[in-house]
Amino acid sequence: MRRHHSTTPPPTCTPRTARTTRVTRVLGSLLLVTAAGAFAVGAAPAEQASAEQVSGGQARAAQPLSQVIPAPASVKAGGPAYRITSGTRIRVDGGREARRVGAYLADVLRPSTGYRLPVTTQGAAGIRLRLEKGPFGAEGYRLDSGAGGVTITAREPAGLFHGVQTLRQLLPAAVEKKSVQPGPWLVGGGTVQDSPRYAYRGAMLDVSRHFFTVDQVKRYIDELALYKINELHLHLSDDQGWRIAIDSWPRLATYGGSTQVGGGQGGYYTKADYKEIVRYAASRYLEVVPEIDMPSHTNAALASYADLNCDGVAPPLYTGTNVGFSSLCVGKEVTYDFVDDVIRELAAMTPGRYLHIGGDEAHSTSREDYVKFMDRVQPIVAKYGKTVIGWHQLTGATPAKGAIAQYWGLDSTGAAEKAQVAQAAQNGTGLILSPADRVYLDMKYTKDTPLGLAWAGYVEVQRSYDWDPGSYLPGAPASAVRGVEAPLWSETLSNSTQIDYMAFPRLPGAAELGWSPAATHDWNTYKVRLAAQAPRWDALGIGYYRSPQVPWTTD
Ligand code: TNX
Repeated sequence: MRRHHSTTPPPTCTPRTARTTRVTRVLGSLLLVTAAGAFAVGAAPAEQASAEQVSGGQARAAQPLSQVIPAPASVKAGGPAYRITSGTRIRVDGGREARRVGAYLADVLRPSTGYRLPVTTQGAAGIRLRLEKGPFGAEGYRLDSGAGGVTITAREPAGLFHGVQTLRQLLPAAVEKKSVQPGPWLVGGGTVQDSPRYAYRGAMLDVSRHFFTVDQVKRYIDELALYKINELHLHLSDDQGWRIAIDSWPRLATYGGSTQVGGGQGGYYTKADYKEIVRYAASRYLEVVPEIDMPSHTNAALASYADLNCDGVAPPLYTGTNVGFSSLCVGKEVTYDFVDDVIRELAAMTPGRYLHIGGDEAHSTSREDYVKFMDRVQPIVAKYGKTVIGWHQLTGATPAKGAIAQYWGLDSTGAAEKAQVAQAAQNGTGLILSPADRVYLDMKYTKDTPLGLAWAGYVEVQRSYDWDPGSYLPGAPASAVRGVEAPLWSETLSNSTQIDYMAFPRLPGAAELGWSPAATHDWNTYKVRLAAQAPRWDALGIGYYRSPQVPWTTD
């Protein structure tokens, strides 16, 4: 089904008509009972900006509270702005982890403001982070801003962290610069009350087709954190490279990781590297989801150990971009010793709940073998305490209890395939939605995009944003949907500049689909908020595709 570097023309783009309804949503017990003047985000009236007289007499407007991406569940703008000054302190009421969030905020604000911004646990302070029992959920927060200061309140440190991301976006874009900027540093007055629609808001990075260093992965993690993404799926193995050290099968990394697409030198993560990625991700409240793709996409492993092949002969390393030609030997016991060792070692260095076993494009594995293989492998994942995630072909086997299927089909995928996934969802399999012609960040935006692939069509910014995860898959109960993930495959990508160009500006849209209430969904207001992000990307050194669909305000 998948042919790379396809020249097939894209399917006709028929996005749903954007909803224009203005709704102030009450989500569970979480939201404000909105008073007069409250508005739903996405409705973005211009008068939300609060202004303040600054020295020199000129009035500077604070960022409208409604400009945030992902759109908060509820925003109520009004009242005077808070101004961060050289006297501002960051007070944290909470434990050690909350103080770490305070230190993170200080690290963001100090270079551009030039202020000291001490982080304290007592006394008066302009910025307060407070942990408090309350109906915030695991990741929600409330941000209150007024002349006296800004307070972020949450039940968990993750909520404080997400509130801090909102605060960043309420400050001028120049706050993201690494050198001292003039300010003034105003935060508009009002209240943001916020919590996510979905618990799983992911991004995948394919480190197999091209290897990315720990620093490159960290850079991407920082970009994901800006938009409240909380799952980092690492595609650690494929035909072209095995990227994680496994002590009991050392050649996987040292030989299987020694090249990449195009024949470059590849690379792999030592266990210490991987743990550093996990630690860094956790410091940004992202959980790492490691993937070992099986039984196909395994040429790098098959090349490393002849024994894993049915005929006992190791194939050469592979540096092309075809898929579906390799398969582990389902009938050999050594295959399951291998899988057990790999999953055991990987699970031991992964604090997260999930282990992704791939399962896509097993074109050279018979259906019978595929089912047999998945029946053997899923219990191994459970044995090491992890929950199985598999690409949605897993629903063609027997998904284990509690397993999650990641849907990567297209709008045009056949009804039978969609029905198979929907049926599994009805039977309790969870769903992560990654429709390829919506959120595959490696798809070209247009025929002129210099990077990326086009097998799923061209995916412009509106097409990427304009769909509803809750009702996307016909027949699948909305309650089965755990969230949204935007995969970035790297056949054509080998550095951070290229990653940024494909991820921006589509990544924030995928993040918003995962976080924001459906009622805030509106392309016409979203595109204005998206345009307002560009100066931030400029300040952060993130290059992006200047889609003609977005009303950019910068030159
Ligand atoms: C399909 S998505 C694949 C990958 C490719 C990708 C390129 C999936 C589960 N399999 O092997 O890298 O297309 O867009």
